[in-house]
Amino acid sequence: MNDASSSNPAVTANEAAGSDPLAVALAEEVGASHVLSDVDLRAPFETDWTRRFSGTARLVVRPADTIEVAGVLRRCSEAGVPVVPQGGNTGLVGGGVPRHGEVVLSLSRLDGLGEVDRQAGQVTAGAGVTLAALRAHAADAGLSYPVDFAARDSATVGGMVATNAGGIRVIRYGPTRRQVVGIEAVTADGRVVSRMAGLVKDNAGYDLAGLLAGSEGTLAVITRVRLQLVPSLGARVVALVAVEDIRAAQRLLTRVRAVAPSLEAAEVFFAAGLRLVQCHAGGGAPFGVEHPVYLLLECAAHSDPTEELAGALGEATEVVDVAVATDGPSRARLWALREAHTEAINAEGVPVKLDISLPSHAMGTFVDRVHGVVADVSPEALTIMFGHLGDGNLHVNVLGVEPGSQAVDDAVLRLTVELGGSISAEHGIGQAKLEWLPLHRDPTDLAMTAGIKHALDPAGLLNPGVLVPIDPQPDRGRP
Ligand code: 2HG
Ligand code: ZN
Repeated sequence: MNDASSSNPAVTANEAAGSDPLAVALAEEVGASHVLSDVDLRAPFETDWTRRFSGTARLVVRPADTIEVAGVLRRCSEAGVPVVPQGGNTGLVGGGVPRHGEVVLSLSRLDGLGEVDRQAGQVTAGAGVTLAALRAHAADAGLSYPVDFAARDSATVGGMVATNAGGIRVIRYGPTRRQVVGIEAVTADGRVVSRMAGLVKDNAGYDLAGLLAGSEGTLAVITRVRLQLVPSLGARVVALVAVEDIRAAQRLLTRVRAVAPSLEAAEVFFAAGLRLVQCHAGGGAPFGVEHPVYLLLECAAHSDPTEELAGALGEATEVVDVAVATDGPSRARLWALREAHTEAINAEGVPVKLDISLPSHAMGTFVDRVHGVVADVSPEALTIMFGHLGDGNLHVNVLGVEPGSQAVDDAVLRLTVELGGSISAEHGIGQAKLEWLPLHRDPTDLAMTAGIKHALDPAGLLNPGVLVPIDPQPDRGRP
């Protein structure tokens, strides 16, 4: 335990900090005003975006750069105190909020953005840069950062890499892991590891960037990344297509994929979700009547892809109705019908949120059965689904479930695994799904995961209880 004196003048700005020697030690690393111990100051960092997960932090600490992050982790490691790294706090599985008095390490001040390297088509971004800022910065240089999703104004780069965030353009560009060409991170005991050269080819050993992407803050704290950018495609078209059922949506999507290389997004939502969106966010009805399923397609290219998309939709018998938008505001109006789902559902209550993926042959069966398995355990519940059909990824949001009950989580995740799917497509495991991981991963797989965790964080101080079960015998004595 660090024995810094509680009489250190650095902590006088933070009233309760003086009684906590760790606060004094951390104030020496980052400055007293960035060690938050006051209940009200801690509160925004203690509850997650879903309102389902909250806990108490011993302290919230806000370092400014990699050196300060290293100092914080070294001090916490010396004191044997667990740390929860936090980005924009937009996660949906409780992976970034405290559980049992940990120190919350907020990365939001690491918001430096390097100049875009046009020759390499790359940029270096700090962990605290928001997705919106990153995308705007790339666009200013005539390039694009291709990962995108609705929480773009708050989600930050560190969290996006730590969760391998997916979003709406995975069908064309892949998830966050695929964009990462360099990483800088700090180990649990405060050492900095850096591979920031941005080498497209570098087979010298294990792929640490690939390993840290999706590790949910359990192996190291990501401080900066080097990201690959893609050409900016200025000509776009969006089509909202009404179809009879999910199988028709899949058939149509197969056809579009085969003939339209400009396809960049393929999203799905259902009548029940659209009704909620219209109730809470407005936006007008896209068609005169309600349809069971809606497929939202976006194509992008250097020259107008409208003909290509029209050709793909052509005489397709699956198309019941279609609305097409080419100018920016009309495209945004169609997108809003999809992107407003999360907010509209939240306006109704606190939903159970399950993010699953399925093999394409099982998608229809899942949609047929999911309402039944939910009704069996929670008869009053309302199941709303939407998601990224092109990736076989559905977001199952269930309203009206008794608070604290996990029966719906269990029923939906068991159905998913029975049909060969994954219990987490893009949101991660967090604390929310840890209990169900053995359903999806076999014992050898879980043992390898635990071994990696133990090798990189032997004392079990990084985000305990997230993704990997807490080690009952951590090496707390090890340097
Ligand atoms: C989306 O695709 C996000 O909009 C959020 O992944 C999903 O709210 C959700 O369940
Ligand atoms: Zn999503």
